[in-house]
Amino acid sequence: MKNNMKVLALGLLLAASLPACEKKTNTETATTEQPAAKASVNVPAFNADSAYQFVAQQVAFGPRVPNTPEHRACGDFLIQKLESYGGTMQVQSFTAKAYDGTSLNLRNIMAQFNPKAGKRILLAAHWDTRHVADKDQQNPTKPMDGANDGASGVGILLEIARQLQANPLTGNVGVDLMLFDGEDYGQPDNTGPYKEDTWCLGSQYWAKNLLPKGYTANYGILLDMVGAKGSRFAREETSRAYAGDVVEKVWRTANQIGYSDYFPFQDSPGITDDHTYVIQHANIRMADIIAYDPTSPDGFFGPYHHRHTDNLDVIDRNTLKAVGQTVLHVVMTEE
Ligand code: AHN
Ligand code: ZN
Repeated sequence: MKNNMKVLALGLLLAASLPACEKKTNTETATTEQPAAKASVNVPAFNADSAYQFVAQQVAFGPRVPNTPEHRACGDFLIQKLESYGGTMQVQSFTAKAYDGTSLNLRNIMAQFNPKAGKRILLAAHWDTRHVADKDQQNPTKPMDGANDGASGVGILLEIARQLQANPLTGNVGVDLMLFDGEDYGQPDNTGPYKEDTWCLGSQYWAKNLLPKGYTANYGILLDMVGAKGSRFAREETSRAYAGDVVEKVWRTANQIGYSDYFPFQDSPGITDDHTYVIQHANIRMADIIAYDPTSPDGFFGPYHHRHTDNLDVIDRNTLKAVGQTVLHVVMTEE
């Protein structure tokens, strides 16, 4: 796939700059966690109904397309929600030039939990919606709901925020939830050659203009298209190349706590996504959890991708649970 070459190019660029089951009641006891020496940790149960509600609430605004009232209103909602869960807010407002010359008013929204802690984990998703459903046969120029592409990752992060308020981090580990804007305003395929840097405008801006200033994290996890029924998450190539230990940790955790169906030990080709720029410019090792469907016509994305079928009907609480519980487990067992 075309993105392989991009990964190789990124590899050359970065080579010098980078350091080297569940039957749940209400808590999950990590008795199988390795190494065995570690005390068992109670990880709260990720509530998939709550995450689903957060997805539905975003979709209810309408498409969250930059420069629209729906986008602004949803952004305000997300800020207010994260603040209400006790996050220390870092909102980055900026403009970015789209592929078609439009100046987009964007906001990257970060909520910090246990902000003084030295060891930080960055969890990210994008909150904007694509301005066109350009793969749709019927209506390729209308914007889409983006229930999976956008809202699913944010829904999981909002539920994690809620969990972090109920179960505060008190030690040396802090969590930063980042909602990137402008991820999906990339140049449509049929309007010209593939232009990689027209995507991920929010993460590109943030990684070059860090907020808080000088920000860094021990590692990051990106959630993109993490709610569709029957999803499989494979180990994406850029993530393996630059955040291999993070990939290993996430997949091992998922398999240990009962989500091997969702997290098979399989590899996917590389994809340009927000983690690409976080790795490249912010120098933070970040793994992308993104649905991979090798049987689809384009060899990567699910059948709903950039179509109007990416609506609430494609969202399955079981998928939200598998991803959300896995990420929550990774975070809560960190020390
Ligand atoms: C590509 O389309 C190659 N990258 C953008 C990844 C993406 C779009 N994720 C969600 N929408
Ligand atoms: Zn998209």
